[in-house]
Amino acid sequence: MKAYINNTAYDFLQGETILEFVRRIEKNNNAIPTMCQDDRLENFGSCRVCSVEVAREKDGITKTMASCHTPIAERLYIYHNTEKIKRLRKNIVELVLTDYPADKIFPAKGKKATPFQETITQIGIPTIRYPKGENHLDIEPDTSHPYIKSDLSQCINCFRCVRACEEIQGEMILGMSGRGFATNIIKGFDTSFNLSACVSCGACVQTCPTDALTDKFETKTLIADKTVRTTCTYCGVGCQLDVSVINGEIKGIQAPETAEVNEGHTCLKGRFAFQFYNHPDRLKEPLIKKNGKFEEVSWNEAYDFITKKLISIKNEYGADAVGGISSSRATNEENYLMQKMIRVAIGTNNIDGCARVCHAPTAYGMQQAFGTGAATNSIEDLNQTDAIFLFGANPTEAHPVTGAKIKQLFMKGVTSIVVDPVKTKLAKLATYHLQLRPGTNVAILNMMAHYIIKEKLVNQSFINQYTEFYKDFEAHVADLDMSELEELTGVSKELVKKAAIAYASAERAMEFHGLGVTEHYQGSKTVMLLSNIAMMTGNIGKNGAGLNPLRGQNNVQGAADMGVQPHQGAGYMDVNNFEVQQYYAKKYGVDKMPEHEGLKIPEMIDATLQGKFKALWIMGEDTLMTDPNSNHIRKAFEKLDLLIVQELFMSATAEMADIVLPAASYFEKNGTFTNGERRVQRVNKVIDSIGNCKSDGQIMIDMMHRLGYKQPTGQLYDAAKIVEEIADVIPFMKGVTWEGLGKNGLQWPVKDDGTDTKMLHINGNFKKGKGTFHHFDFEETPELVEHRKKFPFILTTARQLEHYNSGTMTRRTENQLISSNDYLEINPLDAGKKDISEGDAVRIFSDRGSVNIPVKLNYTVKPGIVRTTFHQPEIFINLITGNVGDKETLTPEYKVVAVDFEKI
Ligand SMILES: Nc1nc2c(c(=O)[nH]1)N[C@H]1C(S)=C(S)[C@@H](COP(=O)(O)OP(=O)(O)OC[C@H]3O[C@@H](n4cnc5c(=O)[nH]c(N)nc54)[C@H](O)[C@@H]3O)O[C@H]1N2
Ligand SMILES: Nc1nc2c(c(=O)[nH]1)N[C@H]1C(S)=C(S)[C@@H](COP(=O)(O)OP(=O)(O)OC[C@H]3O[C@@H](n4cnc5c(=O)[nH]c(N)nc54)[C@H](O)[C@@H]3O)O[C@H]1N2
Ligand code: SF4
Ligand code: SF4
Ligand code: FES
Ligand SMILES: [Mo]
Repeated sequence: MKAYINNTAYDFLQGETILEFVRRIEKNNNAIPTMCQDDRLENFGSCRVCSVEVAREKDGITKTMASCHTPIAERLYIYHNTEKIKRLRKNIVELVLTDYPADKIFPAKGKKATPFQETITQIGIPTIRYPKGENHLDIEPDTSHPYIKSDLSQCINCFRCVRACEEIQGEMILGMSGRGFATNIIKGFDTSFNLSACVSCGACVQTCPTDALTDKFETKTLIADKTVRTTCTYCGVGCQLDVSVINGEIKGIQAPETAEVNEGHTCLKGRFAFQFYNHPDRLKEPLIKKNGKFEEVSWNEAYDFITKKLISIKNEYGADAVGGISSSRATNEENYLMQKMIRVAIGTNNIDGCARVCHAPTAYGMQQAFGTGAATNSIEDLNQTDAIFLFGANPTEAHPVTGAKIKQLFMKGVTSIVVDPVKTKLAKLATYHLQLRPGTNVAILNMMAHYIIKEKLVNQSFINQYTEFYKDFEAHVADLDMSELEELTGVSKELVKKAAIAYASAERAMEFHGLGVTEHYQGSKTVMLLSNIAMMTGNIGKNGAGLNPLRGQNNVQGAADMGVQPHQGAGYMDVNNFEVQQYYAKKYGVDKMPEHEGLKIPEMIDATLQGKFKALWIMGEDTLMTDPNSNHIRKAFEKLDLLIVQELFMSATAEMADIVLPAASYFEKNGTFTNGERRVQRVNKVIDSIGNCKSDGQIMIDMMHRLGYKQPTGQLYDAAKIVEEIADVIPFMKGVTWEGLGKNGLQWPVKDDGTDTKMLHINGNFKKGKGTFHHFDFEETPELVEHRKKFPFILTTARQLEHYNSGTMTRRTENQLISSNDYLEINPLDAGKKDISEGDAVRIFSDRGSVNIPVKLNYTVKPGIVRTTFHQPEIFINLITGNVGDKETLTPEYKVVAVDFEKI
């Protein structure tokens, strides 16, 4: 396949446009100027700036064509720099400039050129021969939004923002209205940004080639001292960010378009919510509580205080009276060091992390089914799937970049099944929405399996070749009474049947799940049943399929990989096993390791209340605010002899500490985060530490030394060296090196030679040998059995896009101007019965306590169900959540809380 550029023949690739062909051959992205084109958007072909001359034969008669949307073809002759073309381009730009502010043709002083200004320069500044007639130069700027500004006098009608909003974010906020010179961009039904339904993702800003759309930081045209690529600190999507720094201060963030994970996209947290980092509230010095008040102390004094106390507690009560909660917000290297300090320098397996309150059932359940507790496939598999099964996850709020990709597919009509008690944005678009009563997942999945079998849609050869115990499961679900389960779940059996058929008959069906699965009494069991459904239909080990937990925090996957679990050490090896203990002892250079598994967070809390557990070290978790039944937690914390909290801010938990250590944020350190698709990505230091903060890694190394263990990588926290140590200890990280991670990271397992793994369990190659079927009956949660009579409503708690967990960070950014509260969402029928209107506040109460909260009426929740988020400490919703948890992992049941409420 050959085509010609200026009469020289070159090979072209199938599906290439003329623009792509010329750029590739000339190795120059500016080989042909463009204006309305963006690699990430469908080609539009409206501006014609990219025009080239095309002939059928050498120096033959040419036609002028827009190169960005014309496919290259066999024996085409391309002439892209002729005088005629240059004149044409100049003429086009001249026309555009007749309706463009004259003072914006060149970059403003101290600013970088916009892409349009670059195009003007590349083409040559034309003389503007046409008189200024009608124009849109007097459109008022819109500064209503906290982050995004529009000055449409600079709009060149290229439609890039409209297309980005639709094609990248899956919203349709922006549109074009009017005709001729009056044509202009509108938001929503021609309103201002703040009143539109804009989700503040910034995709329109990033693609806009002028300053018509900018962020308030004017990142696009900043001349930065340096731009550092790093990984977002918020959710498990793991977006890559380009952070611009001037004089040691962060001035703006854009998304690299070459990043594999996010391809130039982010949500508003990654792109805009960075101003927490130098907020006046940042902790800057170590603090010790003396007579009930915190006093600043030196690091030496802080370390001495901790060392003395820990040693005396250990001497008096034994190492098992001490424990740690590590942070999924911190890097892998820091988590690795934290678990090592607790295990090696203190001598106990009492180490746990936020996975306990999150996806521990996923890790456990998938380990039971497959042997490996992590996502089987990669997000890019969305491009190959025929059906999406979204179970108890709300990615448009919680994993927005992945959520946007899923939304695109839903809108394009891919078969989609959503199982969620709430009519989420995606549920509204889904082919089938199974709006079950919260807590009945096991029943729904048993129903689905029943129908898959009944409809003969099982993949028998997969089952026979690669799995075990299928027959028991089959017999179990065959006997179930569908009418009974229909009643129990509140979902019609006909609908479940349709969904089951849709999933099982798709060539490739991809499952995603979230906390709607795990934060339940039967959380682990639900994960095993989801595994069953995938195995029985052969949806494991192929592209566009698999079981894909949407892991929550930026590094929750990594924290568990690093051994932040009381029963498994770094690399998921069983700490109760003698050989494993010997393995770790050898790797860590110590005589012996602790011999029995440690306590999970709820067990540490209970042991404290029983007087058996004395010292807790919390690194980056706001446990008081985010663990369930806060009063219960508070009582335990009050009883501790020593509570150490390592934080960015004086969180509710830090307030209770005996000593607070100021930690460096992710901008201030090196390391790696592992996203939800097992991708280990680099976190690169952007700025120096604020105040006297130290990185968590440095604090861990300092403390290990004080406690008598010499960290072999030396006194200084050096992420690259710790990566080397991790690669030596964890078999599936063997081929990982700091340099080798490059810009887009590697997905574990990583082999010796650095090759990584996009998909697990190919050809039934399960880590545990065969994939294992389990079977279970639905069991009502004790929360409802015990409390439903007195508290007849079910509260379910979830997330909102703008805020992140305890809110310590996002509340200290302008996200708080976009959304400033948690609301109780109530079905209008229930509200009517209790004489409650929109905007009222209610007192909501459970067996544990009560809180006051404002109300939003919403049909997205069914009568009998209420929903809220948990981000605002003024509300402190966990005062009312309870102690019931997943039977196997103790993950709290935040999703089913028996409550009642009254107007106040
Ligand atoms: N903006 C934002 N993003 C975040 C976070 C944040 O705080 N804010 N937190 C991060 C963290 S730590 C995590 S773990 C992830 C969590 O992300 P998700 O897993 O999406 O978490 P949630 O929104 O809490 O709950 C998911 C869905 O489960 C549904 N659900 C509730 N009960 C049931 C049930 O019984 N059955 C089924 N099938 N569904 C049910 C809820 O209605 C909700 O829509 O998000 C991460 N991303
Ligand atoms: N009601 C209800 N409660 C829930 C949930 C729910 O769905 N409903 N979800 C649960 C889930 S899934 C989770 S994961 C938890 C999350 O609960 P947390 O882990 O408590 O939530 P975060 O706000 O992420 O808290 C992390 C803390 O770390 C600090 N931090 C950030 N970066 C760093 C760092 O680099 N170093 C250090 N030392 N500190 C840092 C932040 O300031 C913050 O205070 O909440 C749980 N709580
Ligand atoms: S910020 Fe995102 S959602 Fe809002 S208008 Fe721009 S592209 Fe659309
Ligand atoms: S989607 Fe997640 S990782 Fe990406 S920018 Fe938003 S919070 Fe950060
Ligand atoms: S860049 Fe090709 S038509 Fe606009
Ligand atoms: Mo989480």
